[in-house]
Amino acid sequence: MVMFKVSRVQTAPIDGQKPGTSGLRKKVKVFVQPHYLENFVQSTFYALSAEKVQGATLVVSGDGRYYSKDAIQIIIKMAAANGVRRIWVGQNGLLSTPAVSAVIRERVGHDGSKATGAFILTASHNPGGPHEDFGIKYNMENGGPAPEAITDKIYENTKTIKEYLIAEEFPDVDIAAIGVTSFMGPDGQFDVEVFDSASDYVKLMKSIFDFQAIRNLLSSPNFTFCYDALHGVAGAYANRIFVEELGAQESSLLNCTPKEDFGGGHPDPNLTYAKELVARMGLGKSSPQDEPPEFGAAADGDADRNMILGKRFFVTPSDSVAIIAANAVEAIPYFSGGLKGVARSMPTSAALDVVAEHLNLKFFEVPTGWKFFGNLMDAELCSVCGEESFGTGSDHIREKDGIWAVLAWLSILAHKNKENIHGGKLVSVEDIVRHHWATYGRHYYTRYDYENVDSGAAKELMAYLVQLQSSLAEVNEIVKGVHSDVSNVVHADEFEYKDPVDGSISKHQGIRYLFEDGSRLVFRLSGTGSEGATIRLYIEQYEKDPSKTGRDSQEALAPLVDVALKLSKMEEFTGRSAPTVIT
Ligand code: VG1
Ligand code: CO
Repeated sequence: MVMFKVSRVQTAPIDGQKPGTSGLRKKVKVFVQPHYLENFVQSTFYALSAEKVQGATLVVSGDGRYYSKDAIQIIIKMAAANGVRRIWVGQNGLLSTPAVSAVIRERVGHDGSKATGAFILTASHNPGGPHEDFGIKYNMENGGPAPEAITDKIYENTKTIKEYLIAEEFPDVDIAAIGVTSFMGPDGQFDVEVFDSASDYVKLMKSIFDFQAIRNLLSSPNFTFCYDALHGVAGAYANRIFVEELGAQESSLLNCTPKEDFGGGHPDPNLTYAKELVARMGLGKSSPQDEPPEFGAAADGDADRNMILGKRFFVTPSDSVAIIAANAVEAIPYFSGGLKGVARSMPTSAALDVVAEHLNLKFFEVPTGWKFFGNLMDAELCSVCGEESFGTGSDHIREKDGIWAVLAWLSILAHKNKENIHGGKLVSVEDIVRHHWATYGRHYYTRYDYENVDSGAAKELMAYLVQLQSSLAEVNEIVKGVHSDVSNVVHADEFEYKDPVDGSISKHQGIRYLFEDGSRLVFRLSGTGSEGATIRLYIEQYEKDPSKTGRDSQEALAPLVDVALKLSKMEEFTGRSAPTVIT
C-alpha cells in the first residue's frame, strides 16, 4: 500500500471566491492560478462539521469539462490530507449532476459505505475549454446543493484562509479503470473507488418509470425520437438508457460523446444553442430534409437541464413542469400514490400554480436556484418542481434532472398513446400542450437575457427599478404611455423568501412588477456567469380564453415587452438595443 504524508501549504486569501446561484464558476485561467482551487476546497472542508470530513466518504466527479481531470487529482490529495476516509469517482471523472445526487442518496460502496457529500466539477451550461469556464460546487448529505448558510461560510473562509492540507508522495490515481486503490496516511487508510458512472442512476430511473411502456412507445412505427447531449455528460447516460434499455436507434442520439470543450459549442439546451436538434425538429430557419421526429430533447453540460420539443413545436419549461405535474399520477408509477405538493422558482410562469389549484396541491414559490427546493422535499412537502431555465425534477433526488424530464415526457406520451402504438394517429407533444392550455389557460412567456453587460450599468439599472417601485402612480404613467391597453401594475417589490421549513430568509431575489390581469415582469441579475453581468428579464401574460391560447408567443407578448424595455430604460443603461438570447 502506498504511504503518504501530509503537508501544510501556506496560502493567502484570493478575492472573488463567492459561490453564485450554483457554485463557484470562473474562467479556467482563473482556476489554474496557484492555490485557487485548493483555497476553495480547503474553505469548504472548514465549512463542514468535522464528522462530514474526517472518516467520511465523499464523491468527486463532474461533467468532464476541461481541467476536471487535474482538479479531481488535487481534490483527492486534499481529501486524503484532511482525513477523509474514501473518495468515490465516476469512471473517467464523469457523473452528471443528477447522478451525483443519486449516488449520494442511493449508492453503497464495495465495503458497505455511504457518501455524505460531493464536489461536483461543472460550470453547467457555460462553455468549456482552456479559454472558457470551470466550476465547482458542494452537495450535502441529502444529495442537494449546499444551502446558503454553508456557501456563506465557505466564502467567509476563503477570505481568511492561511494554509491548506494536501497529501505528499501520493501518485495520481487512475480514474479510467474501475476498482479500488488504497493508501495509508498518518490517520489510517484512505481509499479511492472508481465506479461505473451510469449504473446507480439507471437503476433509480427504472424504479421510477415504467420502462416497458416507454419501450413500447419507442418501438412503435408511428413514433420517432431524437436526443442531443450537446457533447455534455448526458451522453454517458443516453446510450445506456435510450438505446440499451429502451430500444431507441443509435442514430437518434446527437452529440452524445462527452467532450472537454463540448465540441466548441455552448452546452445550453435552448432554441439558440441547440442548433442541430432545433433544425432536425423542423424549428430552424430552413426546413429539414427528412420529416422531423415526433419528440426531441436536449441537455446541458452537466445534464440537469432539459429542453423538450415536439415536431415543429417548442414546449416552454414553465409549461413542461405544469404538464408533468398534471399528468404524473396517471403516467408515472413513482407518483401513483399522489403528489405531496409542487413548487417553482419565482420567475417561472404561473402555469404550475393553476395546476396546483385545480388538483388541490400544496404549492410553493421559491427563489431561483435548485437549493431552495431541497428543504421542501426533505420535509415531504413537494414532489415535482421546476424552473423556467430548462430545469425540471422531482423528489427522487435533490437536483434538477434532464434525463428524468425526458423520461417523464415519454411516459406521458406512452400513457396517452396506449391505444395508438400499433397504428392510428398519435397524440403528439403539441396535442398534449394545446389540450393543457385549453384546460388550464395559457401563460405566454419569454425571457430576454442581456449577457456580459457592464457590471456597473447592470447594478444601476436594478437600483433604478427598485427606486421606481416606491411610486406605482409613476410606474403606471410610464406603462400607459407605452401601451394604453396594458393593465395596471398593482404591486411591485423585491422578492423575499422565508423558507417554511427552517425559517431562513433570502432577500433581494429579483425585482417584480405584478399587473392586475396576472401579467408579470421580473428582473434579475444572473448568479452563474463568469464575466461582466447578465441581466435577465422575464415576461409573462396569462390568457384564460381558450379561443386565444393559440397565438404566436412573441406577438402576444409584444406590448408587455415594450413596456418592460421602456420601464427599465434597458437601452439607456446597457447600450443594448437587443438581448443576447431570447428563450
Ligand atoms: C441560472 C438559472 C437558474 C438555475 C441556475 C443553475 O441561474 O436562471 O434557474 O438554477 O442557472 O442552473 P442564474 O443565476 O444565472 O439566473 V445550471 O444547470 O446552470 O447549474
Ligand atoms: Co446544469
